[in-house]
Amino acid sequence: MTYEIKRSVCPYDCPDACGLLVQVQSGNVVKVMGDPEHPFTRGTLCPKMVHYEKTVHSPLRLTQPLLRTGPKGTGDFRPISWDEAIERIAANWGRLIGDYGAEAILPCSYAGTMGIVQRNAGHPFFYRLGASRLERTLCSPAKEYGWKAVMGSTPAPHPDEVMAGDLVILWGTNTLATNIHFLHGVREAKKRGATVWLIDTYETPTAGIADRVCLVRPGSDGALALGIMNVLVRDGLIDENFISTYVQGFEELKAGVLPGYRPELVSSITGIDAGTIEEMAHLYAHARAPFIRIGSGLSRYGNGAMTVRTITCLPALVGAWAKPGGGALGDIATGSALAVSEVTREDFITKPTRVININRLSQALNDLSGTPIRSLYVYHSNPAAVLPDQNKVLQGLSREGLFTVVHERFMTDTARYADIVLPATTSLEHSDIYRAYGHYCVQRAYAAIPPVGQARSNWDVFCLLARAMGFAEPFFRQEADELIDHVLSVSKHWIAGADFAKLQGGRPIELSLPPDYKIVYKTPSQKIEILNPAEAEPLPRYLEPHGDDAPFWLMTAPALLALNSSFNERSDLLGKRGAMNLQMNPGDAAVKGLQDGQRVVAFNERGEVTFVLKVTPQVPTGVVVAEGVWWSERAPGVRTVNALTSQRLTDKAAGSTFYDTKVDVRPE
Ligand SMILES: Nc1nc2c(c(=O)[nH]1)N[C@H]1C(S)=C(S)[C@@H](COP(=O)(O)OP(=O)(O)OC[C@H]3O[C@@H](n4cnc5c(=O)[nH]c(N)nc54)[C@H](O)[C@@H]3O)O[C@H]1N2
Ligand SMILES: Nc1nc2c(c(=O)[nH]1)N[C@H]1C(S)=C(S)[C@@H](COP(=O)(O)OP(=O)(O)OC[C@H]3O[C@@H](n4cnc5c(=O)[nH]c(N)nc54)[C@H](O)[C@@H]3O)O[C@H]1N2
Ligand code: SF4
Ligand SMILES: [Mo]
Repeated sequence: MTYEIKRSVCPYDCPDACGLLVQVQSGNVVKVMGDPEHPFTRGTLCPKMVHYEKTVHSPLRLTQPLLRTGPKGTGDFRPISWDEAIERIAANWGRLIGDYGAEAILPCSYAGTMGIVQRNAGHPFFYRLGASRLERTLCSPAKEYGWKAVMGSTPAPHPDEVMAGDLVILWGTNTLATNIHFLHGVREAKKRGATVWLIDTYETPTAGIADRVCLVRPGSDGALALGIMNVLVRDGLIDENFISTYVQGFEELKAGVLPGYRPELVSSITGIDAGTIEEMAHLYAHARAPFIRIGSGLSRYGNGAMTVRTITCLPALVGAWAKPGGGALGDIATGSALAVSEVTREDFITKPTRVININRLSQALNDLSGTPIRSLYVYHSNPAAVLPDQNKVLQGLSREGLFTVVHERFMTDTARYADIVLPATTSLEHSDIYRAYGHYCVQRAYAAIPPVGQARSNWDVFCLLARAMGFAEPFFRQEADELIDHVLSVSKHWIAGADFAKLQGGRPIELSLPPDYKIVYKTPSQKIEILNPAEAEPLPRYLEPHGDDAPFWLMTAPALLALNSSFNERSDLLGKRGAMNLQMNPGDAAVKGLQDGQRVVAFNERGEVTFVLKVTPQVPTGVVVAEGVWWSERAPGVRTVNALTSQRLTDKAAGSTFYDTKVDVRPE
């Protein structure tokens, strides 16, 4: 049989945004490979995506619209036609708008697909409708805030810069799971003699490639960074030339902040002994080009923005930015390269409507005062599983007066609560344009196969809804590819220019960086702002996380073989993942009288979750680890990890605080 190879991009919320080669035979995907021509991902894929065809052609795919026939949450539905589904939605919304106004309707979307058209397809529709708006700060806005407080809009280092580093610090990132292609550069650096440290709260799978693993008490990394700075200054290890030319506020930090962070005190906050902190400071200062990869884990705490801000100051003290291979990489921001506003169309907002923070969605759903939310439209997100405070979210989704529509590829925990379920395409069935947050490539993807069953893309469904709601704008009458053509034709603002015409045909292009970008600082002072006068706290300091009154910190870390709640459809991966575990140190297990393999309940004031206990020395005492966000049908009990996490927000940028959670554990 003949087959074709088509280019595409991995659509998932992962910094790598891999280039794919898709083998298509008779309209079906038979094989998915990495694209060797992709400048960053270089032809390899993670274990989740090497069999993407098993997701695309999964027997669990939703293939037709469904109407609820049983109580909410039970998953009892009957098939209906697309025409009926759209008519029912439009009729319901028409009534709600007439009775209560369009603010009674709320969209909920997040990061099921990262292409700029399909991801944002609902924005123009809901702005035009006048619906309530969603503040999408679930992932790592505090990390972005902390970085910007110091570096402004200075571009992050190119990820391959790490190859020239001689000390690589993986700080709060389980790189092997979440950013696997970055490890190519780390391994290159190691071949050239670099040392690798991992700073985490437990020994993640990434510990295997680290020369040194440093386990900190959760939420205390800001104090560790300040302790290292204290020693750098005390022992005369700073780069005075770099500081005097490129840094604002060093003297104020030295005089007003650092004396409070002697290694002994920092040791009591972080759990790392004073001698180790001194040694880390000396090794950091004596490295020729130290490179820090800042993960998002440590930003998901009540002090998350300040923690990232503090770590971001470190390279400046030793002048690491001036050296090839030196610096710090948080996330890569190439948003400004593409005219995303041509998709989101904020100009369709005629009157600003209320804004609801996604972390507090359940509050909005459960609040019956004022103008309650009476309809929720969920697309490319699984809020019943991924949002904090799951019991409250499920309570909200169970409300009889809430008309819920879920546009999904699978019968997720959220879809079970829908009144109407709409089947969604996978990325290989629709077109889009992708940028990445872990490298500087941009790539266009064309649909590789026709939609499976009656699935429709986000863009196509919003065009149908726009017509049903009587929107006359020609904007809603174009194909996704036409919109992509338009976006590319008006995208011209990348710092060093970019030739987007080269994207036609589906090959990736890499946005280039000016040669001096690591020492030209895009801040108001044009310096690295250790002191930022625009901040309520102009200088960094250690803030405590929220914490709870319970004995164990709960790390709700990413799973190697899943991505948030995606990939729960894949029996091949589930088989390798084993049961939904709670990892615990042998000492803690002995004190609690718990055995490896037994069912246990982790609990706190917000909820209870049943896990299978895995006793392991890779987790320190006082910490327990639950990797992955599972579908409840895959869980040993009725709830999954987010029944334990809280709606509390980060210090800045209203982000999630998933890791800032404590629990107790008992036998089931
Ligand atoms: N396989 C896989 N890949 C993924 C994802 C996934 O779920 N699975 N998720 C995707 C998404 S949405 C994102 S945002 C990125 C996430 O990528 P990042 O957030 O950059 O990195 P993670 O690996 O999630 O970082 C979490 C790590 O932080 C650690 N950590 C938690 N608290 C602390 C702390 O206080 N201090 C320190 N030093 N470490 C701490 C956790 O133990 C964990 O190892 O990855 C993406 N890629
Ligand atoms: N406890 C805990 N909770 C977490 C995290 C954690 O580390 N721990 N991570 C958090 C982070 S960083 C993030 S980013 C969020 C992610 O939260 P979400 O964005 O909700 O991500 P997923 O769980 O991957 O769910 C995405 C859903 O979109 C569907 N989908 C995929 N493509 C399409 C499409 O084209 N159209 C439509 N309509 N649907 C599609 C998928 O089938 C999937 O069910 O979760 C957060 N929640
Ligand atoms: S999930 Fe990440 S590493 Fe895996 S294929 Fe997609 S972009 Fe690449
Ligand atoms: Mo995320």
